[in-house]
Amino acid sequence: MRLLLTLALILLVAAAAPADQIFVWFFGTGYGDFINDSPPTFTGAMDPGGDITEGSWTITVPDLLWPDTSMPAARTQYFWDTFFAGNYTPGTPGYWIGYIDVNHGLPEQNSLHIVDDTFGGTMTGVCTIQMLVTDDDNDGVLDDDEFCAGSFSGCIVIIRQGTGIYEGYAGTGSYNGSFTVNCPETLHTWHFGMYIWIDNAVPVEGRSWSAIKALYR
Ligand SMILES: [Ca+2]
Repeated sequence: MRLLLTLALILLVAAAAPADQIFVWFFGTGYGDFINDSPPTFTGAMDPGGDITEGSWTITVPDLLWPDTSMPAARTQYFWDTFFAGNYTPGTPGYWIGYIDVNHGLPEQNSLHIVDDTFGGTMTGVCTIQMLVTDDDNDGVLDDDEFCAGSFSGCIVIIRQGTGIYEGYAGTGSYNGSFTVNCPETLHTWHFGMYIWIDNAVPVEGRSWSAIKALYR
């Protein structure tokens, strides 16, 4: 009985212990291609300036429903029609926002993987991609040169599958930056800042999956 009470006390203390929280961020730079790569995989390294300066990041877009890469024109049309065309806001200039996520036609959320060689560890999760393209001549029609540059952002959920210093941690984050495309080719160059808040406080199911569901809404 005394042992059980002691164990219960230890569990209570453990439950009440303050969570360790980590905030970490980095500048990311890299490449990817929505049209010619299947699945589209955006990947690259860290730039100096953030907490993590050595390592890599990868965002993979599930494209199971898209036309095959052997049909680039159809794939380009599907990409634009599915994620961008219906989201036009008139203005000076007007703009489209492409929502590349499960709420707008992806079968599952984009996956995110981060390798941190500065502090030693990896993080795994999912993310949304939201891209802004301006209608430079304000005619409500996407012209050839208008998708050659823009900005993007997204929400992040880090699930509790981290390794190294991130083992046992989960949380949320965001990222935003700018892209350029080598028009008329389709290779994107991305530059962004990614900001991540994680902790080891609550069970996997409670935190990670409710956060993922929140991203899906
Ligand atoms: Ca236009």
